[in-house]
Amino acid sequence: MKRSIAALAAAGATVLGGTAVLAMPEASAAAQGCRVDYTVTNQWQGGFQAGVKVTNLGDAITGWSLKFTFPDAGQKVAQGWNATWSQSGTTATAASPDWNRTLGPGAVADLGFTGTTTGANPIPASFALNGVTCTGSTTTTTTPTTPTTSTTTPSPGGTPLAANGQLHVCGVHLCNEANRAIQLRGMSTHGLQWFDSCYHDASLDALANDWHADLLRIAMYVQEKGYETNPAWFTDRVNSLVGEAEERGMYAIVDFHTLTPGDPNYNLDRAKTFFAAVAARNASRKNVIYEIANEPNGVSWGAIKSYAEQVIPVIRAADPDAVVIVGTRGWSSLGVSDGSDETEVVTNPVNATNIMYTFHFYAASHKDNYRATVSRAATKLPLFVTEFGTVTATGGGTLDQSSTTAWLDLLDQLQIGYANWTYSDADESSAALQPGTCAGGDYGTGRLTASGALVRSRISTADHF
Ligand code: IDC
Repeated sequence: MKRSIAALAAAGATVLGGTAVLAMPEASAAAQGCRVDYTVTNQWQGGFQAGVKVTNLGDAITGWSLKFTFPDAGQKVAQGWNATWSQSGTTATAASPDWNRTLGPGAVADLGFTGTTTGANPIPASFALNGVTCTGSTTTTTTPTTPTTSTTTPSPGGTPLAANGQLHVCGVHLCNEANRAIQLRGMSTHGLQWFDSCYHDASLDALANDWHADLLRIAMYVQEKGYETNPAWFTDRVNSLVGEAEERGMYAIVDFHTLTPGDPNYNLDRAKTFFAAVAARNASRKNVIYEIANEPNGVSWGAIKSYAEQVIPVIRAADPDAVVIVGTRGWSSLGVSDGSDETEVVTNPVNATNIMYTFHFYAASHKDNYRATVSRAATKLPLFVTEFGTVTATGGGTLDQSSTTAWLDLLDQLQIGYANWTYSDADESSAALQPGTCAGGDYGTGRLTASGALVRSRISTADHF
């Protein structure tokens, strides 16, 4: 559906900023004019996503602000990117971010946001840039999805990998090849040194086809009988699991699972050797994401940043376009578990592009103050929850259903991707499979633990790609 803004205005729609006619510039004044192409790229029950392409048709402007009005009071911008977004009543404003204050003649700013809606089509009638009404178009590429009661709805466009292709970071989001912000939801393996027998055709088929997981995180411990004991075997096994995920249309996070000691620099040389090999092997694959340090602890953000700035160039040299995820201080708590917070990263980010930052939580241990941190940080930093548990931080204890639900609702709303610890049959309450499952080879829902059933019920719902 494509309608011009002029046609909407002619049809009696409210026009912002007075008339739809462009102001004629005075001879001495700067030429003004703009074009806005607004596309609703995705809709789901209660929400939608829109891309807003702003083209400056006049002289250069420094400090710009785009305003538009939603047709319905129930429509609100939830999370925006590439501008500073705000809303008053039904009027939304996207103001120039510090790094893109000047739009030269013909320059384009590609903005976007996810929004909430109570029903009507979220198409504004007109757009104004610095008070000047813009020409342009509005397009809806999707129709609202009917709420589904089935938990096995296939992703539109085939597999997650087929639907999204090569990923990249856009503003604070993970975006697909079509530049749409997406959320990936999946499972983490347990340590390959202990639970390798859980990752073979039947279990990975179940993850892709029954769980509808978008993502397999491959947890390769470095210590605790991990990589350091046999680099060749672990490197091969990680590479083959990236391939197994690719065959099933899933993304794969290669997790360099440092834990003890907590300073990632202890493993700097091992990390360079490992990532040089893995990045070379997987460079032509579109499904690989690199996670360079699982949970730094007892170490400053400065030390983690220095490690990242040495490992990332090694990856980029072999695989230039893959997304890299950087661990954060205090067991990847953005510093909170060490008495700090996200500002140490915001004010001193890693000097690299196309990167995200790790946040981990265990629902029974990490609650409101951690959620508040993620809500704040998500407006400034691209975040990925590469590991979370439904239980306590020990990996055991009781399942905290209400905290898990609060967390996953928040991550859905912010479109932050996640992987659950663990897709394994470990004898601990964080494991999704009952003990003995992997030896038996039946990965049906009858074999799930309480945690597995809860997490599968969230992961297997339809994706909003
Ligand atoms: C735990 C496993 C447990 C194993 C232990 C070894 O669940 O079976 O004995 O590691 O170190 C993390 C870590 C992750 C932990 C998990 C639960 O990334 O390795 O796994 N956890 O303690 N961070 C917070 C919790």
